[in-house]
Amino acid sequence: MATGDLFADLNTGEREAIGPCSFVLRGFALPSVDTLLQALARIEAASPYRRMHTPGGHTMSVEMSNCGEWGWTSGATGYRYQRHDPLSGQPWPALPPAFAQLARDAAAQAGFEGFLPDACLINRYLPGARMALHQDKNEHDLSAPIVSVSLGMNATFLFGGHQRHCKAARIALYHGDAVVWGGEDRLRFHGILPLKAYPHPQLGQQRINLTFRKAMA
Ligand code: MD3
Ligand code: FE
Repeated sequence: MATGDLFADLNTGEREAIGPCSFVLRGFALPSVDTLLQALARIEAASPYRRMHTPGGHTMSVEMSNCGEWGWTSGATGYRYQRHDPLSGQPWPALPPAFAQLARDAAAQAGFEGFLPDACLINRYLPGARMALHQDKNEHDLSAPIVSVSLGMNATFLFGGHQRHCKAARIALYHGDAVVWGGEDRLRFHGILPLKAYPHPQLGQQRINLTFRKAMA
């Protein structure tokens, strides 16, 4: 794995470095999967997955929901964080304690102590869904890392550089993997290749990605 090797001096038994401040924690969420799925079912009942529109008028292929104090939304008026789910007019479902604990523990494993996310974007990919190369820069506190947890079908993560044209590394993400991005890697371009239809034994034909953020300073 070329990317990992470049930063191998940062590896431990628990983490694989994919950048100077980015780490894959293989299987980190596996012990919590059942708890996470139960909490997700309650979130989905209150704030169902939906396909949002880009400011340019396209419909995203990924379905999204949120939990936590702030939820990421996209629409004709742009990308932003909102306290309320525009579908229900209600606050987003609270961040389940198991989510907060997992995000905090994963961040600590990567050297970011005391991570307290105030937003969790939940991405659901069905076969063919993808996420084009982009930067996450709608958060006010860029000093905090982003933690992601992958559930269900495998995906190929694209990890680019600080400019769109930089060649992106391909990293396979599996059910239960956590990834932490921070520091100088926080604004790197990244994306997900179109999801292949290899059903997962527990989740079937879908991939769910939880991304924990600190949206407000
Ligand atoms: C890398 N989600 O929601 S993991 C996103 O798997 C997003 O659903 C992908 O990109 C997914 O914005 C990738 C999350 C992620 C988030 C922020 C990053 C990866 C990142 C910031 C810098 C580098
Ligand atoms: Fe992103």
